[in-house]
Amino acid sequence: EDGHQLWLRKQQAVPVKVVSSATNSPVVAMAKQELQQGWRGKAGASVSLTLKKDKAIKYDGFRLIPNGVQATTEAGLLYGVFEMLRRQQTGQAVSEGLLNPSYEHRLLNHWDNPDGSVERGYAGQSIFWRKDNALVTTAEDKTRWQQYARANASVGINGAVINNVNASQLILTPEYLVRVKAIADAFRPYGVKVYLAVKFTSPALLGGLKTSDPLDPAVAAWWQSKTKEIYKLVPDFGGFLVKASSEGQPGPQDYGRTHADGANMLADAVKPYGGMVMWRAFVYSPNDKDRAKQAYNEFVPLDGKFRDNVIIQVKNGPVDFQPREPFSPLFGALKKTSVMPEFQITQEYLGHAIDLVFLSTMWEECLQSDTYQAGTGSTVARCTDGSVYPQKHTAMAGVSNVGLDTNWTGHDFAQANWYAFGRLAWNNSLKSAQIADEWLKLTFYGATAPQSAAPKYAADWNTNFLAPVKQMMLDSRETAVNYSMPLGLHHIMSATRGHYGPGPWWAPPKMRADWTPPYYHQADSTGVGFNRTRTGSNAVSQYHEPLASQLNDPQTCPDEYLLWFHHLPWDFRMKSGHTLWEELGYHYDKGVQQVRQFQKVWDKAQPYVDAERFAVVQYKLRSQSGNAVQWKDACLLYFQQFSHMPLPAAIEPPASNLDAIIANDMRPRRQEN
Ligand code: BDP
Repeated sequence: EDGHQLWLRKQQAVPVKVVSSATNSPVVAMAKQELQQGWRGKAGASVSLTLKKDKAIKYDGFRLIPNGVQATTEAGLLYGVFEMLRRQQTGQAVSEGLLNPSYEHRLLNHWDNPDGSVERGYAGQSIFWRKDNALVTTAEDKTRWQQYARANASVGINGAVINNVNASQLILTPEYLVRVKAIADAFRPYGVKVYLAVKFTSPALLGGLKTSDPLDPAVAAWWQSKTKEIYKLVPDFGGFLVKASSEGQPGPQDYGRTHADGANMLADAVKPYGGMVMWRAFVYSPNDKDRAKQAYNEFVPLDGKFRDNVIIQVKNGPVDFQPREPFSPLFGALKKTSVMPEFQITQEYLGHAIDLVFLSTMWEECLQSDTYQAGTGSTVARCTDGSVYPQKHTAMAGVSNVGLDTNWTGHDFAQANWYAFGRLAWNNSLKSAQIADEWLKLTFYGATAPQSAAPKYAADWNTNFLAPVKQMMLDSRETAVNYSMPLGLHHIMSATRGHYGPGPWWAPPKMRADWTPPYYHQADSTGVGFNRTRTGSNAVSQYHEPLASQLNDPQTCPDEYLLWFHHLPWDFRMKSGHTLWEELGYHYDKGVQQVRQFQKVWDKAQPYVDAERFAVVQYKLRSQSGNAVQWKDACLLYFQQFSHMPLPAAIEPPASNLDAIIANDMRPRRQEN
């Protein structure tokens, strides 16, 4: 067990007969093959795969019927088969029913560069691109792309943007497009479409045009002809993802144009082929007093100005994938424009591939947050899946954590985040407990005993492995929040160690303020936190009532978001009765204790886990517990300079002093990815 099989480990299948009314296309062939390799129902059963008209089936959804699957698309048949097999393998009933996806497009975004490096990647080099621009497609490449596409299909992911949003123009050159085609060919039998992230100035950089102004007809013509070239190679190409006028990337604003001008020009180019443009709302400039407000301010005035094949891609929170953020107010603001959530699967701010953090609970929290856009119950999920306002297209994106590592994701448990993303994109009301349950069963059951083992094994496994390890997963995100950024603190991570570990002090002279932690925590002798209330930046006003008023008042603002919205005195009385300073101390300390508890849970899991995966996870948990201690000590000692208050006696005293911690953080080191 080296983790390469993911949640698709080989099954002791029994024979099955597949009857299909569908033509034997590559997708249907895959569906049959999966059944034959994984069937664990009645031996010799006959299973039918039927393509037929059915108005109740949405997108590539399907119906489970007695001994078969019905769908309106071939991909629907494949998803139906994976659903049947998942139920068999996790001991659920394969009952009849209609299963429609929440979103039409369920996409991974890979931040992979043409030189093979992966921005914020912690699982090795890119699976798509290689150093030295080696563009020859090997048999090994193809196999890996197929395995990757199969894993995606098994959880319903049907698209992948295969290059970084900080896009190189190279990707649109003929040499690279040949490889894009090879990747698309490998994905196609699994129903996974290829998309590309594009650099807005490609017309000037590649086409030799004087400008990339979206309203210049020559620029539009360049994109049209480039798009035609792409569709010739990849007839089912999905479309473009664009990061423009953001973090130094070029965009329409360089030419005095709006995001709508830029997005619409590209949307027109892909429209004839049925393509889409995903335009990111991750925009902020150093001039604004509150970064958290900017995406809303820029995009709300443009509502209704976008073509219907444009979707605005919005990160879950208004700043940047922090361990906890309130939902982005944009989800509840746009009415005439399609909007999609972007989650980060790769653990940039949540412990890279070292810390065990199950992100499903974080995404569930965002999806189930009520925006009140059209009254109570207007959750982020419903504002993005077309339930609140009709959307021409619906989608969800996750920034991938996949790389060349044998186990794909660096940490064995990070596979669960890839799995969870797919499951939630398919069904945005799934519960994290169910997702963790499925993933654990598929990934670990029988790892140290034959799967046909006696019922005794199953019972022991459930009690001694499944229950405690599942609880650990479900607690892990709150644990990470506790030991890193509790009570609404955010963006106080180390800048020198690639966003791993604490760095609340980091603020070199001349550095853009909104890239430094003090901008976000605002700690001083009067207190800590960012005042986003009506007396501060007034970011609260971007939320609907009754939420805006609830957040605006420190007495009603949930503790989780307190310092996100409020700058409060150190002796502020919390709901618990503690002072803010004590509460901060207790949260950091609790985070440390929780990781140590995880270590114990895992130690006890040893009889049920193969030696290799057991040892690596054990080792990583040890590092994580050191990381948690560092966070606790660094942040409490740093903030204590302002609070001038003693640490609560009940918490573990710091193991080091602030000067030593800062010196270690600032120690020159090789730039980590
Ligand atoms: C930030 C990352 C940066 C990305 C950026 C983005 O640090 O590497 O380019 O997000 O999403 O979180 O564009």
